[in-house]
Amino acid sequence: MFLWGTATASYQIEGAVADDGRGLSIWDTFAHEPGKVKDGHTGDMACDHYHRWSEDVMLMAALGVNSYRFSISWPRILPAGRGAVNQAGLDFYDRLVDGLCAQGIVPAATLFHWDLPQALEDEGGWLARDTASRLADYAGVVAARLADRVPIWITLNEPFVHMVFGYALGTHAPGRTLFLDALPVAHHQLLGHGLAAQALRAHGAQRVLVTNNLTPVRPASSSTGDLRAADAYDTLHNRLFNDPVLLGRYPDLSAFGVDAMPAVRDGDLAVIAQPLDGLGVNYYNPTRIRAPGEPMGLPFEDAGITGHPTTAFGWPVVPDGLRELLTGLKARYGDALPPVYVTENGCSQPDIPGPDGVIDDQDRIAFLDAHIQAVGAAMSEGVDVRGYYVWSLLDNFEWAEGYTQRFGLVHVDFPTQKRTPKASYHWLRTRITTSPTP
Ligand code: PNW
Repeated sequence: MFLWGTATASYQIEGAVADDGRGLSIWDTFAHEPGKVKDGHTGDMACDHYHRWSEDVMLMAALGVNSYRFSISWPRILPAGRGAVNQAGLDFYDRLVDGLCAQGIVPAATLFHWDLPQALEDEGGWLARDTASRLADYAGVVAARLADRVPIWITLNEPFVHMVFGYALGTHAPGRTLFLDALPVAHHQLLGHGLAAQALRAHGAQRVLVTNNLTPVRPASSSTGDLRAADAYDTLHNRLFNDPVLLGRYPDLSAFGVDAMPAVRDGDLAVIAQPLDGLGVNYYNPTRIRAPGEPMGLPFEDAGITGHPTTAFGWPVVPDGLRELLTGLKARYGDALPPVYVTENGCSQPDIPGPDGVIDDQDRIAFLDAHIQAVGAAMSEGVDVRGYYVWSLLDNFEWAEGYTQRFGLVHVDFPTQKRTPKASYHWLRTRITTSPTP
């Protein structure tokens, strides 16, 4: 059965940040620091999903999806990041999972979607090797409670984005600006993936995945300089996170003046590269890269994609990039590529109320239609794609953009928390019921 789903993440939708013994996460800290998030928005209330989860499950049931990708809030389960387990936090996900199962919706749980317990950040966050072991402990705790009903587990969401925005550029929590000194964050997250995968399996998880944010990289021209720059960017964005997991080795980082990946110890790559049941792929857009204007600094420069429409976020809409990405993965990794799950794809669009008051998000419909067709094209070219999850079910807290970017199939009026399905919700329902695969 092909999995059609929607995706969300704990800090972006749950709210209830002080309920039932939840600890603080790095996003609580970051969002409350003036100037970090647009308009001073925070996830304190978000979509109040913690209290409204059953309404949200019914929205998914009526949408007709057969799977739901959500993330578990680590500080709800382990308020201090380690040690004492908060049973009330586990109880919340237990209720959610039962609610999903009652509607025939397959739960797919992500362990780490960026909301690290603040207590672990205080001990170094992902710069500390120990955090990898803490992720594994947490994985064991949640799987012991939920793996009898949750068949699909995703260890990490987008370790690239977390490393770059969180630790290299500082635009996301924890707000560090380490540039290339952030590289250990990649290794420690990947080590955490491997250790968590072992813990999940030991507690009965059926399918273990890691989700990477991937982009097909297009050189701006066929000049040697542009080709070399594109290769360097592909190495940093895609291969740094795919190669260790799928091939058991890091790519050559010499273009970055790095002789060997830092923080790696003997045996780590064997842990990272253990068999995987699927690769989660989040796709938003391709990247066009040229040689840097300045010879110092990074070995690439973003040339920008031109000639395509853009979303409200300014991201280019290039559906064929998804086919290119998926077939490119197959070409690069061959038999080492496990089944692929598109664990996020979607776009932000401002509200356009139609005559009946329903948000008439025709651009989102066109976006989803074309990207689903691109998945179908990749499948007919031999890529084993098992699922497609729309980002997102609800308009939600879009990280540094706060509530200003709306990605939902369902409109949320934040002051009242009223949910209203958009035109794209009704369109997707028809799309899913008309044909069981992309
Ligand atoms: C993903 N980029 O983040 C995340 O997994 C979601 O939590 C997020 O809401 C969604 O995409 C939409 O942004 C990304 O700049 C953040 O390339 C930034 C980028 C890509 C993905």
